[in-house]
Amino acid sequence: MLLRHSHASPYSRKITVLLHETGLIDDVRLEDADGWDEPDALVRENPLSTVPTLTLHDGRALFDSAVICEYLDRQHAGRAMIPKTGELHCQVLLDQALADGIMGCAELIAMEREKRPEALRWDEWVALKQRAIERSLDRLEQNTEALTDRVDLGTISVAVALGYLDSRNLVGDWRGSRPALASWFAEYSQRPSMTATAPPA
Ligand SMILES: N[C@@H](CCC(=O)N[C@@H](CS)C(=O)NCC(=O)O)C(=O)O
Repeated sequence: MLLRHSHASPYSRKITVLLHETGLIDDVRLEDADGWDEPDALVRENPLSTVPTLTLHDGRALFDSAVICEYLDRQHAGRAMIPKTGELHCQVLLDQALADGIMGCAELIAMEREKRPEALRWDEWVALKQRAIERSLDRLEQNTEALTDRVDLGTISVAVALGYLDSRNLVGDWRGSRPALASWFAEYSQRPSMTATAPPA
């Protein structure tokens, strides 16, 4: 399998962390790609030109990250990263949705700051997205206990989202008023899957 990805992309990191956690990492060849460049090879596989995109042995290409995770979780015999039944099934998907939402807001802020011409920047839009991130972090702080002692797609997604906020310094000191979440993240970040996939500083 071939994974087109970017080290700076949190959605890509979700996949590489999951590959490490499931032992599938050696079954996948990684290739750097930047969706913004619309590279031919990526666009042929994924008309949205986004990473991650996973090309299977039979030539089919999978995107987006949630679909890739669902597929990969059926390709190994270890503990399921998405429990197929029970209460945790929904919780894992909900955690992923919240974390993906945080990444989405953070990316929009980053684009506004880094890509949009200065004269066209929209401060209210940035503030709106920042408030959404702050509220989501508060929700995670309230529910940190539910993340504890779990390694699954939900906790992977939350940890990757927090790592992305840190790597881009998008919300300042989020830890100050969220000690439980900060401590959970510090411990989770020590996992070999997390250290092996840390984004560029
Ligand atoms: N919902 C998608 C989001 C993927 C995404 O937005 N990837 C970014 C990099 S983090 C990208 O490739 N952006 C290029 C573009 O939007 O042109 C997923 O979960 O895979």
